[in-house]
Amino acid sequence: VRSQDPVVLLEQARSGDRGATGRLLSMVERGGAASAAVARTVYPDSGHIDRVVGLTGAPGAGKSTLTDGVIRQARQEPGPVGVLAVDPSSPFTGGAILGDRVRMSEHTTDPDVFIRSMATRGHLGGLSVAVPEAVRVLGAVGFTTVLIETVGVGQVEVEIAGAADTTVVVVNPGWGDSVQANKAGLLEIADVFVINKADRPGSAETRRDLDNMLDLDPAMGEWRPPIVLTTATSGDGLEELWTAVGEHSAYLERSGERDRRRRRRLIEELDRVLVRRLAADVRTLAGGEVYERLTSAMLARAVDPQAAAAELLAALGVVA
Ligand SMILES: Nc1nc2c(ncn2[C@@H]2O[C@H](COP(=O)(O)OP(=O)(O)OP(=O)(O)O)[C@@H](O)[C@H]2O)c(=O)[nH]1
Ligand SMILES: [Mg+2]
Repeated sequence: VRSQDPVVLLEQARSGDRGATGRLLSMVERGGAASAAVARTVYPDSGHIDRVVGLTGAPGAGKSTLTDGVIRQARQEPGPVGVLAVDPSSPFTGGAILGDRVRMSEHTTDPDVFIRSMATRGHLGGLSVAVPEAVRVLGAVGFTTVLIETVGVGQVEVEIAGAADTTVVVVNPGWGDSVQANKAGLLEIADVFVINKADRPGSAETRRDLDNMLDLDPAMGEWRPPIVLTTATSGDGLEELWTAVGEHSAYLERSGERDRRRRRRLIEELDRVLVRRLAADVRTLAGGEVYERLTSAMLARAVDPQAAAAELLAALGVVA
């Protein structure tokens, strides 16, 4: 019988049982009581990760191929590498992830590389709670480097990026032409820019576009995100990328920004957990009938959602 006790699983995981690591991560993905039990077990020992690096960008930008190269760089240093491949748009761990597995296949025989995909499992926003928790599981198991590949650059991805110390935003040549690019969102999360597929025409223009965008960023602080050109398929630029990640890490340390970020992100995480829990608890406490009545009232435009929330909280004595 496989244990579901997180204390036992963590012990097995630490002694190299990757199946136990996988089961801990499944419990985190499931949410609720299972996830809370895992969190309680791993949290005290989860602070030993040297680097958490996020790679995010549009579908097909080359994130998985880059991740593969970054694993190779990271494995030249001591310590095992954990990879979380996150797809906020997919409720299943399926097709695209299979491709990721194949691209990262050379590492599947390396016992010090662990690759795992995570999907939404239906509840949007669930990943922004589950991913930081999953990173802590990997830290407690003993992974010193954790890479997070996330597809897309929307609000959920911005929240997921919060689980990383250094976020690498991957774009391709010609990207500047696409007006739909969420530039403000990118600026908010990018610590390092990568122009991947630099073997294709247009990378010089794209670098100029990014430089202009950075020049105009009113929120630019001491750290100006470097722009690295890579050809992930040949490995060109991978060393420069890994150096840029290391320099950002050193900057975070020396400026005190690492602690400030971690404080801010823990508060954001606490808020997300609170919102999810409160909504679930209020629904349970108020009961289905009250929700039915309020929903009908909202549909009939007799009560607006803000008033409905206020009524629920007042009835439960949460707010006077
Ligand atoms: N020419 C060229 N092709 C590349 C490069 N990097 C990746 N590709 C190709 O681009 C395609 C997508 O690469 P992936 O690494 O799967 O991209 P991804 O961003 O992980 O894709 P999703 O996870 O599906 O969003 C593959 O066919 C790669 O071989 C590159 O530097 N140059
Ligand atoms: Mg991928």
